[in-house]
Amino acid sequence: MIKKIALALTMALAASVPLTGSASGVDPLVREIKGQGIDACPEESVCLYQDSDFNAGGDARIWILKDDVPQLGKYGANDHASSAYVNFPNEVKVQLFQDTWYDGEIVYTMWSGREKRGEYSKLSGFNDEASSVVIAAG
Ligand SMILES: [Ca+2]
Repeated sequence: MIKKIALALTMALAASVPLTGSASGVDPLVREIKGQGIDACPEESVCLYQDSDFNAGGDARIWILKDDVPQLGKYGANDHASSAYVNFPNEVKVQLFQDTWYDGEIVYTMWSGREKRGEYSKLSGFNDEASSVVIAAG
């Protein structure tokens, strides 16, 4: 009798484990979409665009960030960003770092403000350099 209950429990537990590898309920740090323009960037996120002028040349990769990312390379985004949109209604400071884990000689700083969100159509001197990102309240 006890064995039967134990077996039933084991089977119930096994059934509750998702068969696919998708970790439902766990938000990835970086979400990638294809698109262009600042309208493609969700509210309260930082969007990194593969090409300059927010992918004006045609649909291309956009990486959507909600929080600090120590290794953009984990999401296929290392050394790719050519423009960026800081889509916050309030003051937020975003720093792009040349190396992983917020390191490197050059840091590119961007802002959103009360008057205007942060539109960076080109990352002058920092094209295809970003490897990690910090998002902080201003
Ligand atoms: Ca690029």
